[in-house]
Amino acid sequence: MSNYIEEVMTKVVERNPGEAEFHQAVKEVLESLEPVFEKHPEYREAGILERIVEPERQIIFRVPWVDDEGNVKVNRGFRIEFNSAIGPYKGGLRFHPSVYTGIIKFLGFEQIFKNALTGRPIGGGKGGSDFDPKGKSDGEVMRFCQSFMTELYRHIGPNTDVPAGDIGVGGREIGYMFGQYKRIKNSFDAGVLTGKGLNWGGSLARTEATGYGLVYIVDEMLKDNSQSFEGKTVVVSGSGNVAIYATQKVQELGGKVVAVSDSGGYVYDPEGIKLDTVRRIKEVERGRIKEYLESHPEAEYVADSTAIWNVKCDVALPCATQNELDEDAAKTLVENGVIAVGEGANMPCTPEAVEVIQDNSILYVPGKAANAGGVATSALEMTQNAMWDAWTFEEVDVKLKDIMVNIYKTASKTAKEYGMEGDLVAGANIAGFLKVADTMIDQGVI
Ligand code: NDP
Ligand code: 2IT
Repeated sequence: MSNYIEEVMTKVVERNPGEAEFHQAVKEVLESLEPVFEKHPEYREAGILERIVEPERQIIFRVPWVDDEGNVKVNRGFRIEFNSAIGPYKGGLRFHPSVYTGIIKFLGFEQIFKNALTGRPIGGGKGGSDFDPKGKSDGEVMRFCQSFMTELYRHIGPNTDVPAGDIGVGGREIGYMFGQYKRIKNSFDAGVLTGKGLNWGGSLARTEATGYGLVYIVDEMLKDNSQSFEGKTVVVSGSGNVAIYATQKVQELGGKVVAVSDSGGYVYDPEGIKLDTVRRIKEVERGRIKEYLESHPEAEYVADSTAIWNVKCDVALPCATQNELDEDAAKTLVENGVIAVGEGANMPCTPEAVEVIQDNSILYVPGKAANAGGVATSALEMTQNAMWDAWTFEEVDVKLKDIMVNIYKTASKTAKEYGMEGDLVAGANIAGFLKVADTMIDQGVI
């Protein structure tokens, strides 16, 4: 790293103590910006880096609620409004016991560049809570969501900050939060949240968008290298929203998904994962992936989620969580002949894993580019809400595909321009950064 970039990085670590995931995300972006700063001294003069690593606003709040037994519970709520240069803050809400400032900041920081890559006018933000929806009744989840929104509502709005789902937040939670927002505001601001139900302003294909988008961009990368999903063996980690619709699209394109997982372990089905079973267990029953064996006793279950990367495959799609694929896992994938890795999750590969993948010339598309289909379709939902209109599934899907192909082209072209052909990490980081940085210059020191 150049001295200047290193100084900025040192300050980020000092000013945000103990936030390892945030440090990791910032370091990865700053490292790829070195050639940009060599070429463009104006960004340094305008203090872009110093400003871009500091959230515009950070909100932390108490979320009290009462469980089914009448006990008072207290969780912590977060919304980090990171950057509004190119549009209203936009990004999901994560409900998971591991949530703390470092996780929300890493996700919010990634979101700035991801959102810029979509080509839509959306800034970067993220939020959530350390609330664990697992094992909670619908009533408990509703009361939690209402309490969470009772504070959050004053910070968000269709032109200010537009949350959506992420881990632990899906259609059910968005519904409860929208209901409470509407009640407090006495205003049906459809565009205040995305991932809504189809009866009340949601967009067709938003549920599928992140998983489909991931497969569209990996498919584009494979095609660019004279390959395709047809006949390929694929491993998908996770079995939530992103994993399910990535699996569906891989199967549609003729690939065979042989393993999926949850935090308890993974299921290996050499004949191909039966997605109907996974969807019933996860979307309807909110159960555990090991229950797959009750319907398909011929499959295997291994009670170690990270061991999923020992399953031999051509394409690996990590779709669960950050740092779920480490250096050893990457080495195993390479030894087993993997040809491509696409990140459905945010930052699922550790920096050491990325190095192994890139050193071995494995095709690799980072999360910022690869999982941008979700937020891009959220932006399409906002457009429909602003127009009081609803598009068909096909209209949205065609736009989503187009956006993913464009992201691939932009990242490849930018990498090439900066002398790093094929390096989509550099390409995505630089392209996303340039759009935001140029805008920050246009808008002055704010
Ligand atoms: P879901 O809550 O629907 O599913 C999450 C899946 O990941 C579950 O199978 C879950 O298992 C597993 N998982 C979560 N935490 C861990 C952990 N610590 N260790 C192992 N497995 C874990 O979330 P999504 O599918 O929406 O999100 C998955 C990833 O994709 C996240 O990184 C998210 O940030 C990213 N993403 C999501 C988008 C979206 O539109 N939803 C858009 C872009 C990125 P278990 O049930 O056992 O916890
Ligand atoms: O990480 C992400 O991009 C998301 N969770 C989706 C955010 C959104 O606003 O749709």
